[in-house]
Amino acid sequence: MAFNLTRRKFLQTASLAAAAVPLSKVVSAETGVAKKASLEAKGTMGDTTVVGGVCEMCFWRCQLTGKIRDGQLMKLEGNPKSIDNGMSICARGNAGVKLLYDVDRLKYPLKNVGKRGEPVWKRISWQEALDECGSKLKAVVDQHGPQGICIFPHGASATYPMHYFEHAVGTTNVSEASFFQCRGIRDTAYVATTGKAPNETVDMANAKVIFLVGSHLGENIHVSHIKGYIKGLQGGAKLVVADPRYSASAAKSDIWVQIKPGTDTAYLLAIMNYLVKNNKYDKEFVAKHTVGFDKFSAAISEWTLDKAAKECDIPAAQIKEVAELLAANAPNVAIHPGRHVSWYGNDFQRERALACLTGLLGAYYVKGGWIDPINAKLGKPGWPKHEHGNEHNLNFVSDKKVYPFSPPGTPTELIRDCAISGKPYPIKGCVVWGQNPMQTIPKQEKMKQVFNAMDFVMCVDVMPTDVTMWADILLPESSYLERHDFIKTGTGKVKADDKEPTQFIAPRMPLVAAMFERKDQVYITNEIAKRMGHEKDIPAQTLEELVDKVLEPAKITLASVKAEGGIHLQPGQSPYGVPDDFKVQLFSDEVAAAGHPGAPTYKAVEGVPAGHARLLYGRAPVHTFNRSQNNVWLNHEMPDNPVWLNDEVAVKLGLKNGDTVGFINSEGVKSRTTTTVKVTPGIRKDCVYMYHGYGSANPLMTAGVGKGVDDQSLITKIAIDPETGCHGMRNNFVKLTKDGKTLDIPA
Ligand SMILES: Nc1nc2c(c(=O)[nH]1)N[C@H]1C(S)=C(S)[C@@H](COP(=O)(O)OP(=O)(O)OC[C@H]3O[C@@H](n4cnc5c(=O)[nH]c(N)nc54)[C@H](O)[C@@H]3O)O[C@H]1N2
Ligand SMILES: Nc1nc2c(c(=O)[nH]1)N[C@H]1C(S)=C(S)[C@@H](COP(=O)(O)OP(=O)(O)OC[C@H]3O[C@@H](n4cnc5c(=O)[nH]c(N)nc54)[C@H](O)[C@@H]3O)O[C@H]1N2
Ligand code: SF4
Ligand SMILES: [Mo]
Repeated sequence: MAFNLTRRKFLQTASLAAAAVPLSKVVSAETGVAKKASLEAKGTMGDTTVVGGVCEMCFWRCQLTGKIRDGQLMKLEGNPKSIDNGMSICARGNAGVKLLYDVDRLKYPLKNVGKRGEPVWKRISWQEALDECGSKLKAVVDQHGPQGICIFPHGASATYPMHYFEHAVGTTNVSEASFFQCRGIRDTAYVATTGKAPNETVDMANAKVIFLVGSHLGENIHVSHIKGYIKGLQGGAKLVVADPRYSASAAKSDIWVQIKPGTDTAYLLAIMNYLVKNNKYDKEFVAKHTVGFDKFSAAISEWTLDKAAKECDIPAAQIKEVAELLAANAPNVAIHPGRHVSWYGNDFQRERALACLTGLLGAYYVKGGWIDPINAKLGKPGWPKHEHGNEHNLNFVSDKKVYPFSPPGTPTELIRDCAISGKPYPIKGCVVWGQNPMQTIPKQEKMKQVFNAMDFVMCVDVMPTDVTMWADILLPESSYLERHDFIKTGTGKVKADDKEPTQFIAPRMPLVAAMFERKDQVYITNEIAKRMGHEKDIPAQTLEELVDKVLEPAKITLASVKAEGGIHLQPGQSPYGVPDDFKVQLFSDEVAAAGHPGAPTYKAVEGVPAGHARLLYGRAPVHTFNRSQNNVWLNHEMPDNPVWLNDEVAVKLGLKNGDTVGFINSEGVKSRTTTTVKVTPGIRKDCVYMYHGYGSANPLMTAGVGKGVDDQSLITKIAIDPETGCHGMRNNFVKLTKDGKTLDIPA
């Protein structure tokens, strides 16, 4: 078994994971035929190097250059000027070439002349497509008001249209996947606790202890983040990982806390209670920079090691060991705030607990702790913001919020309920832009009902994914390698021993010209805006013009950045040193006043029903959700998502590695497809695990369709986080099926 993989070996393989796909995998963009020999003979991957690329195979936006030959992109590399990812890009970043030239990509505007969900596509002109989008959306607004439109955006390309529909049109019915199904809870919980949204800004590179709750770094890959993590481990940081599964991180850990799913808050409360009771917290920091210590310590005092051990199904001695390790190394401990944190519907409290633990250890604004890097200040030109009252905001009842700590936008479930019921008002127009709600938002049947309730659905995408099947008009966007786009900013070091950090500004520039009839977000949005009566509000005619306006405060332009290698560097400021007015609300009066527990509080999740296992999911290291499933290189690396099953359970079920299985969940929903079994001691007996994003239903994704199982199709029970309104997705329970028989999971 893989458990005895040494740390040194991992450090080697992890560095490799963040480096390039081997040269032998590079194939001709036109023919798909390997050209290894001829390329090596030439000693270069292309004749010209184009700078200014910014990756969007995921949302981390590593900076790229492209090797071009005969007008074709041959290879992507990290931009040598990058102080973020440097020359490294991950497997997905490398495979961007195969997205660019994917034969299945959307090429022309399409009209659905069949049914939603069972489309029959007819190619139409941009003129006809834009006329139809403009007139249909305008008709919705004329009849029902701006709130009659809902929008499901995600990613850089959805920024401008999202602001158009929010600000100029005036709808509040906006549900971004990055907030309501991802990190929104983390952001608002940290804001409620510290006044600051955390991002992943934890200084792992300089930490003495790295403390992960769930975050499966190594499978979850963001290049510069992983580099910091590896640097920390190479520097001798101890690694503590709580995960019910032997994840890539657990495999490198010094302490693996094989926690019972959903109980992490109890674990964190016990650690904090131990630190308080044993005087092992940072008294100076607590006195100067926290609020509500007495109420907080009283509220958590019930959480003895034994009580938490029982709840979390882990040894009390291990919780003590973790607490002692943290105390001994404070304040240089990196308590990772997580990223995908919408897990069980009890998540705001867990995120508050992480923020409070960081405070007890005095680990804010210190080396190896939580930091707040200061990035370049840029402009924010965009659609003029018209003031709209809260009377149509579904998150308000009179002037009180339903979900007081909701991230920006409106909780997805409020929008969906309103669209389906028509109450309190009709929602009849839907814009999907860079999001795949069919596989991103739980309860697929409900999502279908939402689409079917619409007068008009438009979708802007690059690929024919599952959501595009529900569009009336489907518009092809130029990909991130073919367009200008918004800007990645951050800080880093030019030389490893630099004292002060450097800020970088990297606006996305095309590496090749847009092919076929693909257009960018500014073109598409402006043309629709003209047809909806907002021509006078248009802030910029082209993406280039808009980006130049955003760059103005830094006194740079797209042209000047291009001339300096695609990335602008300028002096930055140290991220260390606690601001005098920085306060951690250990007990938050604001949270209490909103009717929720003011001190972090554990709420038990629904137990696993007899005969079932809890369905857990996470990232495939070489895929990004569903968006990369049709990519032939990545599909080749990981074509499906074998389900992790505990070895003892497998024996009892008579299953062995590689057996084909399907699923049925506790609500009777069956998986559309099957996958294979991965038998392993590296998962608890009460859960199974699969990579998210597989099992696409769209036959136009010729490489990705039907490969593996779609976890989302089995997530039919939703838990709503009471403070934020975000989705909890891990309270779903499954049995396996094999050869037409249902297999009960033994207790
Ligand atoms: N390769 C790749 N990398 C990515 C992405 C991608 O698509 N592909 N996506 C990026 C994005 S947008 C995000 S948000 C991040 C997400 O990445 P993370 O934030 O790291 O994701 P999580 O869902 O928190 O972590 C999944 C892990 O949580 C464990 N887990 C499940 N239930 C529990 C529990 O109750 N307690 C604990 N302690 N652990 C549990 C699972 O076993 C699994 O190992 O990844 C980013 N990086
Ligand atoms: N069951 C389950 N659900 C989850 C998660 C999970 O782990 N399990 N993870 C959650 C998390 S952390 C996140 S961040 C979300 C991610 O949710 P999404 O962002 O919806 O996931 P993607 O699969 O990337 O789908 C995005 C869509 O954008 C399209 N696209 C890609 N590039 C472009 C572009 O340049 N322009 C346009 N217009 N479209 C483009 C893709 O083809 C795809 O249709 O999912 C969340 N939902
Ligand atoms: S982490 Fe990988 S996929 Fe994400 S932006 Fe960087 S190179 Fe691209
Ligand atoms: Mo995410």
